Amino acid sequence: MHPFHFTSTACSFARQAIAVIGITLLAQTALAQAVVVQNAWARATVPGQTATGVFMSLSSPAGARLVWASAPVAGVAEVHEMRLEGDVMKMAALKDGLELPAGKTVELKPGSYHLMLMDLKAPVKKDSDIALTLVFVDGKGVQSKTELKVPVRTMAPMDPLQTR
Ligand SMILES: [Cu+2]
Repeated sequence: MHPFHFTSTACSFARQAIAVIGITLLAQTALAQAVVVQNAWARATVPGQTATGVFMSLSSPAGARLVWASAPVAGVAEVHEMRLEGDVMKMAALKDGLELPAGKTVELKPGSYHLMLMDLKAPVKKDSDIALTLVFVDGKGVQSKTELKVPVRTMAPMDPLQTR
């Protein structure tokens, strides 16, 4: 047995662990303002359809606003909400963008908020990907841009983390 040797190995492991933690904290600080996009998907179109919806979960640690979207496949992309007016569900563009309260996850999903892609230049085909650009503004008015590849599906993916 070489107890001293063992101790010195353990010590060098500990130093490595501290170095790794230090790097992780730096990375998190640098990304603290970034909006996290999860579970994004676009709905496949049927022949003749010229508009479709894109859905995702957005969360901003410090609070932000989704103010603009664009996709090469679409002439126009808008942030929409669905709401009940009388007995009729209507959708409308959010002219001030979509508020992302700090630390809360905002769901863009069928029947609720969504990105609307209009004037489609090509069919949005199942099992393909579409490129999408999102622009956010934080509480200080600083803009950030996120480029995404969004998978195309015919229906919402099952989310094992979602209980209902
Ligand atoms: Cu819409």
